[in-house]
Amino acid sequence: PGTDDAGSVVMERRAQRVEPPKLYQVVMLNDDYTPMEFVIAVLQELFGKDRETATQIMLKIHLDGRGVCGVYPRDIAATKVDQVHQAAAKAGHPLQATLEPVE
Ligand code: TYC
Repeated sequence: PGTDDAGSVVMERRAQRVEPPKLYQVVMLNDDYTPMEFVIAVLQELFGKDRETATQIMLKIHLDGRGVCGVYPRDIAATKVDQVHQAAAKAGHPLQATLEPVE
């Protein structure tokens, strides 16, 4: 804020550059115990994948050890990770997921 010649307060016309939100990958990890069908169901219900895509992602995780389930702003990604852990705990499976910032 400043003061003009007439003494009234004026706001400088400064461009307000708003950074786009940083994005985070939800990465799901393989384990030896969680049933494949459970992982497919999680990918469909929590990450909005169709059954075909969910199956491909599950198999990729199974073979590579990890896979990306989706990319979201931080709060949403953190909520997804929580939801995975809650669903897994409720079903008695050790399924784990983590957040990673997108490069
Ligand atoms: N490896 C598990 C099995 O053979 C399947 C699995 C896939 C588990 C992906 C976790 O994130 C995972 N039953």
